[in-house]
Amino acid sequence: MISDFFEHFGVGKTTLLQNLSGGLKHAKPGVFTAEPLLGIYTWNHIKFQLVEEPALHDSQFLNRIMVGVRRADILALVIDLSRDPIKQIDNILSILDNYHIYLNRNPPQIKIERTGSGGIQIFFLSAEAKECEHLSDFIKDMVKAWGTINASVKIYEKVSIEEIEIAFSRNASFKKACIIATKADLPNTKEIYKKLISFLKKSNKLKISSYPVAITYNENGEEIRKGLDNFALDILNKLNLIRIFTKSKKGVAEKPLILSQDCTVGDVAKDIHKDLFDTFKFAYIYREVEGEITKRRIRAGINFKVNNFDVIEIFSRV
Ligand SMILES: Nc1nc2c(ncn2[C@@H]2O[C@H](COP(=O)(O)OP(=O)(O)OP(=O)(O)O)[C@@H](O)[C@H]2O)c(=O)[nH]1
Ligand SMILES: [Mg+2]
Repeated sequence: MISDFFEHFGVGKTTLLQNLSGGLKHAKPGVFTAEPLLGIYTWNHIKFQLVEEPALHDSQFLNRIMVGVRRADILALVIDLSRDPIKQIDNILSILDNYHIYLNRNPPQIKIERTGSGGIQIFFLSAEAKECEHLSDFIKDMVKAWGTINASVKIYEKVSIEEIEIAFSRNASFKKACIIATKADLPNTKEIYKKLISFLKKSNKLKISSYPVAITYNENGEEIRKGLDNFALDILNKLNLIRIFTKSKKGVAEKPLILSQDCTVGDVAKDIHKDLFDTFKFAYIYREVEGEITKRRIRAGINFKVNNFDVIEIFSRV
């Protein structure tokens, strides 16, 4: 979780962290968080580690904060709906930009390699890539500024000057991101949220989804959170992760394994234990198939690709 810095009050990161983690005794909402603060959000037996980074305030601290940012699987830009949300987004994006951290975009399809000799060779490897042949001199200048006179540059798609610059920046990092818009209980925030949504829709550069949230208290002093109901599921989807359930003699485990969507039965075995992978014999996959009442049982080998919600029973040679 990251936010811009506003000297009067915070955007609500600690309040949210505390709420999602089911209460953190040492967290102090309303007091500036100067060090990263950790919490665990549990959803359907899945644990998500949450980190509140200090508000992006001082260049002296930014380097440290960016180490945390680079480590995250997904960034939540936490925006306070009682302040101008677009300004906050601009502030955060310009800081991330300075650190060559780019949100929700793929790395440019450019491969740069130093070579021993032969000068600078540029290859435009598709019809679209050939449309930027006129940028050859610019690319050569970038190679020289990169500190070499011998290099091969392979370009696979049509790229802009900005994308070429990104490809040459050594510490560029590409992160998934979303927006959490806080304090949605305060007056006028519905209107402000609508403005934010229409701004995001219009922006073709920043493809980002946003979640409004409000944390309030009832008359008994109990905390109530409105919003973020589908957050965990969306995060799994955004990170291309699937849930697999293992089956043993004891039955089907309640707690899923979280794996990448392109994983195989072998990856599942490895995730459970290396020995299970080494002694793997075969697996039964129990899979829901449209139009069938009971799950279909499929006998699968080690390279069989698993699907979201598959139940897997693995048999070993020992
Ligand atoms: N009305 C309302 N106030 C909130 C909400 N969330 C947080 N606040 C208030 O906003 C203030 C700042 O909250 P924090 O959770 O400390 O914010 P933070 O982002 O952690 O702040 P820093 O650590 O200083 O960057 C506190 O007074 C909270 O009570 C909310 O959903 N609604
Ligand atoms: Mg805080």
